[in-house]
Amino acid sequence: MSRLRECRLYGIIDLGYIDSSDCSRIAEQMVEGGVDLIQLRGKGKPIDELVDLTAQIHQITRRSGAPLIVNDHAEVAARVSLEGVHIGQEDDSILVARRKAGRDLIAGKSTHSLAQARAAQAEGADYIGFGPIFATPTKPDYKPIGLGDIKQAHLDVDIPIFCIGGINIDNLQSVIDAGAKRVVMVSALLKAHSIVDYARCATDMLA
Ligand code: 3NM
Repeated sequence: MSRLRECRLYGIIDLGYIDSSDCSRIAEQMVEGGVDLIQLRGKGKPIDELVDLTAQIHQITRRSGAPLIVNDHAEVAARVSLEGVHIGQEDDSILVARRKAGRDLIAGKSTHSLAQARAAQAEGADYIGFGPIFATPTKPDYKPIGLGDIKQAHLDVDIPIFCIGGINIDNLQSVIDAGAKRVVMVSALLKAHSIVDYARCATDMLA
């Protein structure tokens, strides 16, 4: 998992923001901009569509070495040789997700408190998302946890922590100053005029 420790900027291709037909083009731009971990998030999409899309995206990410993660659906990982699965608090356990995938792939977990962060590590997560740091239109029902627990999370947990939720270039420095080493960006990246330039700017700040 040493590759995972080197990751700083995690980009999510969220089908709530973009059309399926744009996935490959966006993955190319993320890779070019230096995004070093990429997830496909397709809430409510059929498994067959997620299989097709992750297979397409994997053609691109495998050349750069950026691990490709599928959100929620470990069964996709049983059909496409992508690198990992990301699961939420309400989803499968990591054990069940790995069993569905049929192999020992990267497993990430969403956490929304210090207690959940510690529990995810104990459960065997390879990394965690920690947030939402700020209010976000991507998950409008989630209450932001703010910047205050980021330092403590890094003391409590050894696995890589990706701060998530409402993070963009304008507030990234405040997240870094609060102790973050790694972040996830969804809407900020996907809505950027140039995904390549936006990602390069973020990776420079996180270097
Ligand atoms: N998970 P944006 S916040 C997908 O806190 C997701 O677990 C979160 O999107 C969590 O960068 C979030 O557009 C949305 O705010 C992040």
